[in-house]
Amino acid sequence: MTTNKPVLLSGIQPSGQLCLGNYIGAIKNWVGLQNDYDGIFLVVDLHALTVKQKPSELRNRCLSFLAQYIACGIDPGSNLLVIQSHVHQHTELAWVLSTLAYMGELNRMTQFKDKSTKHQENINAGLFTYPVLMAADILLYQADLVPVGADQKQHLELARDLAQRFNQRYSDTFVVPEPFIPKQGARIMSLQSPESKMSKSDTNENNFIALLDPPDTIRKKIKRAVTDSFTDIQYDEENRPGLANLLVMYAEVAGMEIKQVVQQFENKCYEVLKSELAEVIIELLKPVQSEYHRVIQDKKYLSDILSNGAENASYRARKTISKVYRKIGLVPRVQ
Ligand code: ATP
Ligand code: LTN
Repeated sequence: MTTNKPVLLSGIQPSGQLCLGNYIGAIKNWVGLQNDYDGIFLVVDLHALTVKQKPSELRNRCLSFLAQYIACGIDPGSNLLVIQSHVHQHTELAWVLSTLAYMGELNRMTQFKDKSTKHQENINAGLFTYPVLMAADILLYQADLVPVGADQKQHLELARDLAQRFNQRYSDTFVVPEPFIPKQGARIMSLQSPESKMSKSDTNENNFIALLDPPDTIRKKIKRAVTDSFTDIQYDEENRPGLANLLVMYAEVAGMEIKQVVQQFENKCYEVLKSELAEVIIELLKPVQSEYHRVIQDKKYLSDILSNGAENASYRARKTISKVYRKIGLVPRVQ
């Protein structure tokens, strides 16, 4: 499947449970952009290995994430859905790019700093070179646009720098990818500690809404979300981050501007905002969950999608990697 449309590529690592932050910051935009692009959506299982995973859970989660992409509205008929490890050129290109990436620039990556603080017992080399593998994911398919949340901006800049560095050293080879980061909703915050971002692998499940959470769990989690001791409804990200986060979530889920949400809840109390927010989230997730439960049962359907994805993606990946190997001076293997 090759089209004349520009290439859109993104991915999520199968760690934890897909959450509302991932949906609002990334998946929602994948769905909105898919018709205008040649889309490639990855389940980046090799990235997930940078944090300890239980093998049986990782295996199930890859299929579950795939089914959730589809349930959220990604059309497998017009996009490629690919498990990263099915296309071995990702790691091959990552090696080449790692010889162009400087220790200093990887050292500056805030995600590396955050993750090494969180996982002090396992600061592995993969965690450090993680952004190089991400650059390989993107450059391998000559992606034009990469829709992600705000936390990935720095990684995207590295991918652009590496593409430009390679092009300058060896002549034009890679498309320099553009990030697509939404103006609103690019950083949904944790429900219990609204000064840090909502994360799907947070050990405290009360910090996030999982896309597969049942309605009562959603009601409970939103009700318990940390706010402040004021009583009026105003958007003030700096001084009232918990409330601001609820307003952003409402706006994103209901398809409104923050201003409109503030107006709608003017003179109402936090309880009302919280209970109505829970209901709009439940409404959003109801069709996603029922589609998920249908799709996840159909293993043949999912494995056909993956085999088509791997085949098409491998074809494109082979083209890029052989060009790269030729340009850097590796001797081609005689068939
Ligand atoms: P983990 O906790 O396992 O590190 P995560 O929730 O931070 O996971 P990623 O796999 O790192 O999620 O990110 C998947 C996509 O979701 C990326 O595009 C990322 O920018 C986006 N994203 C992650 N968290 C948020 C958030 N809180 N708000 C908006 N977008 C987010
Ligand atoms: N590092 C990303 C996940 C990711 C990705 C990608 C996103 C891996 N490869 C390629 C976009 C394009 C994250 O969200 N943690």
